[in-house]
Amino acid sequence: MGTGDGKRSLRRRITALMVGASLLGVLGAAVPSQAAKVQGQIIAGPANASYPAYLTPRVVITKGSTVKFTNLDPLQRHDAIFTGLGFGSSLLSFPKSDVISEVAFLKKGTYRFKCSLHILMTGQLIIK
Ligand SMILES: [Cu+2]
Repeated sequence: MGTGDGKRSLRRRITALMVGASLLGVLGAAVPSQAAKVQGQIIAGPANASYPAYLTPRVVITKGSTVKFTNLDPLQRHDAIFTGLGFGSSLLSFPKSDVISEVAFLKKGTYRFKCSLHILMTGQLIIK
């Protein structure tokens, strides 16, 4: 065992560290939604006796953030679906929550969401 072996194993260790660091970079880029901050809250509730509604019909977040949907209506299930975008929360019973991570990929603008069970339940997500 000379100094050559020591240098070679050090080089191997450095290479392993570099591979590890680049793998972390790749994984980080593949799942930005997990790192995105939950900033907005969409809340469904029994707004009045006749029909359920979103207690937060207008939700504002900054670009790159996500929203959390919570059903606070003890009587019925609700969801928050982004019409035309093909994603939304799950259909939830009281008092469950679901993070809608896909909104982190949206551009600035106004996006409508609605409940798939109640046609009059609508809201807007504004991304600034
Ligand atoms: Cu509903």
